[in-house]
Amino acid sequence: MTEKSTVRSVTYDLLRSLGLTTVFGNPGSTEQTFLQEFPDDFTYVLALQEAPVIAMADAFAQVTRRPALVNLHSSAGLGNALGNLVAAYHGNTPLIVTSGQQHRELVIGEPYLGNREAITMPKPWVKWSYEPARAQDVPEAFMRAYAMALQPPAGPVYLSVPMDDWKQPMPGPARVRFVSDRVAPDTERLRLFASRISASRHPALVFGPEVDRRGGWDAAIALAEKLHASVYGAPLLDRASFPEDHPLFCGPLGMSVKTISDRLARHDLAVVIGAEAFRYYPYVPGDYLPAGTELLQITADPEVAAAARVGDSLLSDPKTAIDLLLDLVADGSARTAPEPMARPRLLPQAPNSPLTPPEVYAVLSRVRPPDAVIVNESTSTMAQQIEWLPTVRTGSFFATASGGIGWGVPAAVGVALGDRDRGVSRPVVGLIGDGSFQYSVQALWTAAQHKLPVVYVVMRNNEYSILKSFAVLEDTPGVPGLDLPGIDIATVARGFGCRAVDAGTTEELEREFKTALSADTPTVIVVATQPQKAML
Ligand SMILES: Cc1ncc(C[n+]2csc(CCOP(=O)(O)OP(=O)(O)O)c2C)c(N)n1
Ligand SMILES: [Mg+2]
Repeated sequence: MTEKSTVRSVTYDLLRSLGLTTVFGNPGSTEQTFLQEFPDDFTYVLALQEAPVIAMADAFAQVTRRPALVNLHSSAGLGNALGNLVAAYHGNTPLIVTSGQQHRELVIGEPYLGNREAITMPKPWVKWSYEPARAQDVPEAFMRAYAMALQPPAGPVYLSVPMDDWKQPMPGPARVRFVSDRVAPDTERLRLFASRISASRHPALVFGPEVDRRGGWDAAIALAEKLHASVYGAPLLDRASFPEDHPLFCGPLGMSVKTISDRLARHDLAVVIGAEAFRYYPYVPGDYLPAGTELLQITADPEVAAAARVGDSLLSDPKTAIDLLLDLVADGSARTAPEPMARPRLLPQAPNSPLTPPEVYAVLSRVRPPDAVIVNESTSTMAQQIEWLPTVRTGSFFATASGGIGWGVPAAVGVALGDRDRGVSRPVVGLIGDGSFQYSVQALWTAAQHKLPVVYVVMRNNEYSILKSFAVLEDTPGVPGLDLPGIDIATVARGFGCRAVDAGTTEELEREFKTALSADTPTVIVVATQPQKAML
């Protein structure tokens, strides 16, 4: 190594070796010592606020199937990022989140822009949080962060690096290590699961987001077809893991104790693969499992397994487990095939004004290219989206894993950047509510700067519609703050450099969507819609 070898040069060499050459960030004074003389073979993706930084990196990591690197400004930047860090945690996204700490000389005196209790701040939404004890530990801390982020259950990790560390002399190179990202199941326990599945008369397969994330889409289809099992989407999916137009697909499972239990009552066995048991949302009391139904769960995440309210668990990479189960389970062709999901697809005789969400989705179902990705953050219309715009390909549906909104707009940007990085070209369609649109709206600027093929369809119902449905369910009338008058979304979008239009009719929507598909900038189509009563 030359005499100029420093913590900074050694770390950059390590990042290069690990393929971490894209940095998602928003810089401050405490990060400039890391970012100085930014190498030509690295890419810096600037977002104008830290909530979008994290969600972009999250989606980018999911699409490229590699960890992603994030650099935020001290405690203030980390604070802005925290909400979307919760989504990355629940979504098992391997993110290495870093921020600058004030100069070591100053830290004891609580300097301006210091990160007091830096290690505590991102908890519990990171798997590991660390500030190196010595400058010379910085590269190894990155190595350990990489291993921690990637090993199952994958997830975000955090490093706080004092700003003066980067220029410290350090002999290189760093020791590069590669680690495993899958765990195989205990074979005896898997055999037991296989025999219980084979013995079931009416098994239900519930596929969760881990399946698609781990590349298990085709394996999931093969298992369902071999078993002749009914397939349900796990509650509140952040990734779809099974073709939602498949004859064995019976729809989403539900999201309350009662709806899920009612759904499972027709099955003697539910096999939940790659999901919590269950991701509950509204509390509607019921049996956690109907009498006469048993539950098996397969997940790579010990916390998810431990937190299950019912059933027996097996720890394993979901794809590995499905691949092995395929050989172990008995052929189920004697079972009667389930009733496929009802898709009434009812539209009004005459078009409504404003349009209803089904009318919007009916248009999109005609003009959506088959390879388009959907990022959904239209909270009150999720059921209509599955009815009209089912996910039929792997890696083509994304939503927040935490329930926090403000993820979808930047995630669409991250998907498009990830596609570009891996040489794939497909349109990204962001279905976003007018409320959800506002939380990380600055992501539009990054989309425009990179000329990404993103089309946002924003449903402007002028309210937090889902919260009104929730108020009915919970019997909580008179909640303030649920109406959103006076937001000119198209003007906001143009201000960030996007094409933007208001569409009021199905013809306008169809025309604008087609135009957007061939535009060389991202487009925001704002559609005035009627509120949708959500099924909770
Ligand atoms: C960060 C964050 N803040 C607040 C909420 C609560 N919340 C859930 S849905 C919602 C409203 C969404 O409204 P909109 O995007 O317009 O969709 P609509 O329900 O109208 O279809 C709100 C405020 C949340 N989930 N996350
Ligand atoms: Mg709304």
